[in-house]
Amino acid sequence: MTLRGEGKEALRKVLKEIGFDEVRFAELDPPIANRLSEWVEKGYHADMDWLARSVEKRIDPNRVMESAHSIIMLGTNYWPSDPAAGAQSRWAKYSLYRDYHDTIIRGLKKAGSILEAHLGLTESDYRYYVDTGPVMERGWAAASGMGWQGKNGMLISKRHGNWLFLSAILLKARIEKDPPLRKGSADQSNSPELGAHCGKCTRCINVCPTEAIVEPGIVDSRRCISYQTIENKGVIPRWIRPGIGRRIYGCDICLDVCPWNRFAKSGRHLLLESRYGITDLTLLDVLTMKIDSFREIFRKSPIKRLKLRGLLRNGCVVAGNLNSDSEWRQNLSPDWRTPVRDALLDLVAHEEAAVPPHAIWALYRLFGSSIREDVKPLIEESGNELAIDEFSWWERQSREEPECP
Ligand code: B12
Ligand code: SF4
Ligand code: SF4
Repeated sequence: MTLRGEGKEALRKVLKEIGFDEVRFAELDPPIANRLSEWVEKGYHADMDWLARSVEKRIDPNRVMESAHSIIMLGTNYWPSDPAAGAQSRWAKYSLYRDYHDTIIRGLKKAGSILEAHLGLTESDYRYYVDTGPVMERGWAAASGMGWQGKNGMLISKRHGNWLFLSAILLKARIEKDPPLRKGSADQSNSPELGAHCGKCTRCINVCPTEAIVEPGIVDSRRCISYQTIENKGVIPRWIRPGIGRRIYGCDICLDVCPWNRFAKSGRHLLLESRYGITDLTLLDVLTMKIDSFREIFRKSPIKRLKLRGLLRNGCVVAGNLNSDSEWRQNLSPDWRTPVRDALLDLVAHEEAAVPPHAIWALYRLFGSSIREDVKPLIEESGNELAIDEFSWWERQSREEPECP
């Protein structure tokens, strides 16, 4: 039996009541267009090996849950209710909440009980994920008509712009699929075109400072600031550091420029807990942060996963870009150079191997080779290979490009 008509609308209504701003239904047949294998073959997943290992499951939800027929796609609007949090671009907006995996999962648990009550299912008849399993959440959201995948790769909704967290419930019951976004469209393929409602716009592609959008809708993670500042646990490649600019955690550049955001308003946030206070941190707060305050400030935040060493590393990159950045400078005093220099010198001797090279990079960017005599003894003392490598690179640079007298 297939749930349709009033029964389907009643289910949509209760799922919205528990906090989901978008509730859409898709059927798992016909199978999806497999664009993921090619993406992985080209190395666009960088070192996210967990993604490469799960390609087969990701392209076939029946390998995740046998006999599943339908998928419920849920969207949670996270556009900040505080205008200042929405306007800043130092922290990705999604990070200004308690970790969404933890809060949205509560909604998914409730949704499970609702499915049991409405459809007579048992726990083994459905399975839910919020970025926690091998489900192509954006592709299925597009297939369900929640929106379309823009040329920036994001699922874009006409109501919520780029600002939806996605989650999914696979289920054995049959629910009639919702119509595709373009009403009357002949597209029954479950694989709507990437950029379907973008028209001639290419703003996101043009604005990406690191040229990570290599084809419309396709992001090479290696070039993506979001990947480099969140997922990369080691040294951030030198070539990409200037492009990171002020972004200390994640990147919203290609989301912010999208004209479809103009219709987006802040959601009800029933499944979110805001942490907008994070934006009050100054760069000096970050560069001098110790483990106790890190744990306290980022408790239950997605930023916690970065660990203190990742935050310090990213802070150094941002510091190295301070000459061209006003957003971080606005909450530093006019004589910021001296305290920033001292904080960075402390980090040259930091015990976590990946931090010092970024501190050295920042010092050279801000103070040129005049910093050499301060840095050299610290490196000699630490013996950190990554730091030695960074220092040698700057030594070579200064030999090749002698400073103007
Ligand atoms: C790996 C990953 C990343 C990687 C790679 C990003 C990328 N573009 O692939 C990195 C670390 C770079 C990243 C960054 C970000 N991410 Co991310 N990420 C994921 C994750 C875990 C998997 C995405 C994936 O499989 N990528 C591989 C590519 C090939 O797949 P794809 O982008 O989904 O698109 C392909 C398919 O959909 C397929 N396709 C096309 N049509 C159809 C039709 C059907 C039916 C199907 C099935 C497939 C399909 O073709 C597309 C192109 O190849 C998802 C969660 C999930 N389980 O889906 C979150 C997710 C995509 N990320 C999310 C977010 C919020 C972000 C950031 C905005 C975070 C930030 N502010 O820093 C950035 C945005 C960067 C960008 N422009 O894409 C959200 C996006 C929400 C939305 N509205 O779209 C997700 C869905 C998490 C969530 N649950 O909300 N992310
Ligand atoms: S998230 Fe940033 S770096 Fe990544 S594709 Fe978008 S603009 Fe480029
Ligand atoms: S910025 Fe333009 S091209 Fe990019 S996703 Fe938005 S509408 Fe599409």
